[in-house]
Amino acid sequence: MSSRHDLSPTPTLSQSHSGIPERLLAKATKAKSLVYETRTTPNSVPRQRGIAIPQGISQHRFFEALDELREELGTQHVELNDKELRSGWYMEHPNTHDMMNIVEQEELVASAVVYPACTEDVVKIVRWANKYRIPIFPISMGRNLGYGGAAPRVRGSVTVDLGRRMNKILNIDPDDHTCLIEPGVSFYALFEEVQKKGYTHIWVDVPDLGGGSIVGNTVDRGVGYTPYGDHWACHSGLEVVLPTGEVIRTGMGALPGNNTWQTFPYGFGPYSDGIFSQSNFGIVTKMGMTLMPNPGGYESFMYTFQKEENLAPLIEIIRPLRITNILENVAQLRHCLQTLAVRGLPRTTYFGGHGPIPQSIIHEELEKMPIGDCTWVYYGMSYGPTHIRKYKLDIIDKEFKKIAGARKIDPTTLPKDEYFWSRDRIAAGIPDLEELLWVNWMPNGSHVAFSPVSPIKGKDAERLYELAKKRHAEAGIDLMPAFCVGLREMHLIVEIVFDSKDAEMRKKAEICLRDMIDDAAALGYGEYRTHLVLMDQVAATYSWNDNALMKFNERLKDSLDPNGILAPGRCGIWPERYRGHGWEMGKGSGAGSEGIGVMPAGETRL
Ligand code: EUG
Repeated sequence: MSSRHDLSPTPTLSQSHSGIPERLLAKATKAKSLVYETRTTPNSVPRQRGIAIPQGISQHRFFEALDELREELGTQHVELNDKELRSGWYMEHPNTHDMMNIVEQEELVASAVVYPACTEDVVKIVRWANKYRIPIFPISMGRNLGYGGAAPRVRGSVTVDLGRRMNKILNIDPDDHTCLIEPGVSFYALFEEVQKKGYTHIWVDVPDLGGGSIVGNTVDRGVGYTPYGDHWACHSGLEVVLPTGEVIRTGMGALPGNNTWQTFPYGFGPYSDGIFSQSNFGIVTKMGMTLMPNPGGYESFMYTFQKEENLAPLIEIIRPLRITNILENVAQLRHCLQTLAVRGLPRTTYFGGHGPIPQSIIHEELEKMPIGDCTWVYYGMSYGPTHIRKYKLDIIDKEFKKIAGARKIDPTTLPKDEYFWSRDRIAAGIPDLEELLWVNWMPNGSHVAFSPVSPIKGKDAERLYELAKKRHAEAGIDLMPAFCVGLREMHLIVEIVFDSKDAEMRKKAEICLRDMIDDAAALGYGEYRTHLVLMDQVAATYSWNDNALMKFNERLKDSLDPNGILAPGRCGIWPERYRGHGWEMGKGSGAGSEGIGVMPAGETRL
């Protein structure tokens, strides 16, 4: 192991919009040192391929265009990406590429990064991109880890880093329980602000790691773990810069002088918000969000289940409890390997061999841990005052104990640093930093998720688990599945942890992911969200009626973005200019992410 430690302190929220809250600084310092202990390569590596100039424009003209943009935005707000690519870590992540690259690091790389200060700046950038036909790729904060991070899909795109200067909490309404935020507001930042204002009656729903942008997570339809865990369902109102530079406000925001933007999401007429999530149809510059009322008490609980085959009957027990809100939050049902890995120690601590870690070793190690041996762990929370919780917890206990060997773990027996308490904080809307610890399972640890959705049925859970298990065994990869159970569906999240500096392992991980996507589609399952390099493949599985949905998306794309400048290829949607030029990535498309050019620029269609 190399010990090329980068010992600089983690930036805090008072220093940077993407910083760590002071209360988590010690945890960040520890997490950072664990990450760097498993690094085998320097933090940055020299570039092999030079500056990534986007296809369809000469280097000379591209540099001229950048100069023009510098005049409009200020020199310091336009940055050429000619430096070494730094991998950093979660809290000090790059904004020019995917720090958890599954393809070669210089494939998905930005040519430059620009930093708008306001919506008008975003309009200027969009008009500039149209003039020169330069692909631009907006990020809110660039922490979409597992799905591409900050990377653009088209090599050489200009990254529009919205968050660095557009990071204001524009409003928190303590009566309505709503807020209005810009793309650079992280879950950490909103939580701290709510605390600072003394709004103890308001909760923020947070995902496993709190450093992500709320806007970014929500428009990618991410999930959190309170009853408000479906972030997209909880948003109300968007401000969007269209690819041709017009600015719209959706819902009630279209009515001048309204006071209802954050309280009624639909407004009048077609509900347009949907086309600005998981798409490349617009740049969201403001978003309204509903916030949860403090339920007046809460209590986390954890059950363990002994056998692999407990999965299907357990899911059958969970469904009616979840639909009737006895199980109230988006809880997680995890495979025990993740519980072992989240201690943050490298896999070699337990096993020095090749191929998947033997189940017998996992079980021996769990035996030594406070939660004891098991195969599945359910982390849930009950909300409300004691007597209300008791009513629900008694039902849950009776139902869960129908599974032979089910154990309720008494939280008072668990040490303060047990992972359980991190889940407890998250389900109570307190953003944390523990989750990334399992990434240290591998040296230069990186992860990409396979994320299919299904109804909450035992047979669906079993089929998805079995196909993942089979493909992981073939690829020699450790299987770490977790089921996140929504009201009528569940997201299965299978995280593949790999060494991003090991090309062979990356390829194995990619093949495993592509096989699982195909296997799932053959059984009728699709993914709710995916990594940049898998988007074409996933989009192609949504093919009913001769790909009618993609044809519709392409019509929208061509009409809204006639020059094809905004995030080409995101979610598998390619503008006309790129279609038929071999840009799609999939099985057998080779290692490259690029096509063979783009349609020549005719007249600027603006
Ligand atoms: C998780 C991770 C995801 C996701 C939903 C939940 C939780 C991991 C990387 O993507 O989409 C433990």
